[in-house]
Amino acid sequence: ETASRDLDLTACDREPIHIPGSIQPYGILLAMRPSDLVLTYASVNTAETFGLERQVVLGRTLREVLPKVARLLEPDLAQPEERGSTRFLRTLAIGTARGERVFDAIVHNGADQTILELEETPSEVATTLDTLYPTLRRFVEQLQAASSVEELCRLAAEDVRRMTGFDRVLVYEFDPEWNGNVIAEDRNDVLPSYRGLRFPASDIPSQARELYRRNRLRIIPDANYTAVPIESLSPEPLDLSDAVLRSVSPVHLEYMRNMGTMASMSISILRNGRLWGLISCHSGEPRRVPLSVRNACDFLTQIFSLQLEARERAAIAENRMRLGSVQARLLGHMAAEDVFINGLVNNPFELMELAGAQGVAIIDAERCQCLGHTPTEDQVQALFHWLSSEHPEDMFVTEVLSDHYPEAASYASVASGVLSIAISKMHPSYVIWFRPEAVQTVSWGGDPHKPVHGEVGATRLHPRNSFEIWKETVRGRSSSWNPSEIDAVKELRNTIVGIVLRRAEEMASLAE
Ligand code: BLA
Repeated sequence: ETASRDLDLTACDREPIHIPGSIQPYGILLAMRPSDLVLTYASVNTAETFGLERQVVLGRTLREVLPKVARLLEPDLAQPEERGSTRFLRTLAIGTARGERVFDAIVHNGADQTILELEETPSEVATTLDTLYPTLRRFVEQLQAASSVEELCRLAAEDVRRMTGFDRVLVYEFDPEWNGNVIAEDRNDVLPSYRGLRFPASDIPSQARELYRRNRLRIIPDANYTAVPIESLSPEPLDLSDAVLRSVSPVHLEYMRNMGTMASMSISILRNGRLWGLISCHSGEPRRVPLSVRNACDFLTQIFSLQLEARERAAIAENRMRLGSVQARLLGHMAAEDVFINGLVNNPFELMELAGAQGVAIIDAERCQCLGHTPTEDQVQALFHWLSSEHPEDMFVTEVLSDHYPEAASYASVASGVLSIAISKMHPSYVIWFRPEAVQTVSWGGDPHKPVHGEVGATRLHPRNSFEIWKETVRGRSSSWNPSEIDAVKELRNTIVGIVLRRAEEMASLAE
């Protein structure tokens, strides 16, 4: 069963979502040759929208097909820009089969096409920059005052919900395995709360994450839509990676319906160019959000990402400074001792603080010193022998020791996490820090072992249809060693190895 599930999930990763061959029906899409603006691709609703004959679209110039659009946009269309980036946005009133209508025009460069999308503006919502500006301004002011990352996330969720009117807005953070944790939420009572839940990585496959890193905002106004095919003069499918109207994966539409969310919008939160999370918005009923509001949400999210990044940097700097002073004190203690290692042995609390550990052992073939909460001396001896034969490298680090060394399962409660350094190049000798098991109850939004269902070998895959809370207790794992702790320990090692070498040289020269 597991094998077929894994097979199914790699099928998820392979779906070519950038070339669906169709768009969502809330606008029209045209692609043209940049040199002469001859239309090479067109969504089949173009003719109907503008009251034209279907056969007079492809192969003609934009000017021949939509003269008013061409007149308004041609000066901009003539200017080349880099691929992918949106070249411009403009609001146009255009005559259609149903009288004059207002459209947002969005233009970007495809691989070798200029792509024009015309999205009819939902007139029921008043949304100029003037109406959005107060929210953006307030958001920036409040950001400064927010005392924690959680509060920052909650503010972002509230403001995105205020601007868009969705029923529920989540801030969703990826973990290192690409599962997502809902860390903040703002909602009314239409949809259930997902705060604190974790969703499996397979809910958003890898090519979708990669696309979302590149194209930061997407909206599905109606999960029950009928896709509009794109016709073309070329056998090549049109790459819609940067298109607003791109039709989305049928598997995902089914997922949305299973979840009871008829509309969704999500905005990528990037940090240092990496996808850190999403602001994910839902409503129980179909919902349009005008381009101007979506752009304001994108802008707000960028400000939010910068603030997250700044806070993370500040926290790292603070941590380094604190650990730097612990390290300086330890060096002082070592310098004051004849047998320098006693500087560590006699100051166990500082030694443990350096790595944020609850126990530490200093051990070589002759001596074993256990300080704080450690396994028994026999167990530490056995671990030492295993380390010397299996991990002679400078440093070994794990949160789940029993994954590497099954014997450790019996003392997981004191030592699930191990961080060790080899402190001599001449004979095996280690400092080993220990962290206890941090028993964790994870609430998943549905059983993570059943992300898909359907008959084995069925032609079409179905996402899970239950999002009932599924609790998992994680055992045998410590909290994570953070990069500042790892660096501090690495530096301690370099210092010790330096001292050992210097002493060895001194001894050698004394002997001469
Ligand atoms: C896309 N999946 C997505 C997106 C989200 C999620 C947010 C982005 C599109 C959007 O904004 O709606 C997942 N939605 C969630 C999660 C929550 C939510 C976790 O509301 C929780 C609160 N999905 C599956 C399986 C497959 C799959 C098994 O469950 C694989 C076959 C696929 N999800 C899938 C694909 C996309 C997607 C292919 C990309 C859709 C697209 O952009 O075309």
